[in-house]
Amino acid sequence: MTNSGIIHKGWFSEVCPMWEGIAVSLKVDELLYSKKSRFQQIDLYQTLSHGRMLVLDGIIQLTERDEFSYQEMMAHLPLFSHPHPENILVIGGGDGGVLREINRHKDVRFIDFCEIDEEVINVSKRFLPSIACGFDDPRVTVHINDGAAFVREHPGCYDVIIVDSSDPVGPGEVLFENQFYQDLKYALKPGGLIATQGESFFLHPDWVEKLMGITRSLFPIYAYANIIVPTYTGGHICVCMGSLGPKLRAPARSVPEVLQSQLKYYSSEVHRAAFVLPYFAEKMLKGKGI
Ligand code: SPM
Repeated sequence: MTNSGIIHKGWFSEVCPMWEGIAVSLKVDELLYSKKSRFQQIDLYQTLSHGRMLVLDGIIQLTERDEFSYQEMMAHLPLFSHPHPENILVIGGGDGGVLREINRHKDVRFIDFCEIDEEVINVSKRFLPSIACGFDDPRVTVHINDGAAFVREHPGCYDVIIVDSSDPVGPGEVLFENQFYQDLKYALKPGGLIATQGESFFLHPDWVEKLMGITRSLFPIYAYANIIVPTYTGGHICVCMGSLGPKLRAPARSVPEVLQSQLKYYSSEVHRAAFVLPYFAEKMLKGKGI
């Protein structure tokens, strides 16, 4: 299923069958790039109020104004949950925002970055230079590959795996399946942990229950964290996490002062707070229904 959003009287609306009847709209000034890659429709807009906006198959991936909340939390929640993360795998997130955040961790030694669609990287480097700024870090190896296949070929390799997927429509669909999560688990080193794009418990309770059920069945420690992202439909999104050892709900280390000064959203306090879920979502996490 593909989709390209709706443009009406200068407004872009994120209309998608996965969240029927509700849509985020932004006033757009100019369409800077629009092309179908081998995998998806890629659009890059200049918006009136939120800077540039990356849209894949009609779905907003980021705006320059609020991208920091998602990228910081996707990177720093898992990295600060691990006592000494050295080998990292990132799947998806071709805009490079999560990578930019990982690169701020000076103790990280190797980062495998696996993105299926090279065009997303190229467009982001060209139009979103403050976000796609981490690809040249010498610790980073970029793999243009199918994330699900890549992970199967790297058992026991990583301390932390981050899956920055789009929604489960189009090329990202396989990244929401039980088999993929099993493969993620086997790609971890002992004591490793995963963090995946966990959707919204308001918008997609069915998908969230599924992801919670999968992590509960595979990992001795699992948790769900909440992130405010005003330009994602529903206004928030979650991180789904599973761990083979480290606790998740509190950071294992404090944030170095220099790193904290570079951040806008993440802090140790925000780390703890993000795992406090509304009562119905906490019940879902424990497998007690909605
Ligand atoms: N690095 C940014 C990539 C963003 N990946 C997640 C995008 C999810 C967008 N849709 C959320 C709205 C409803 N599920």
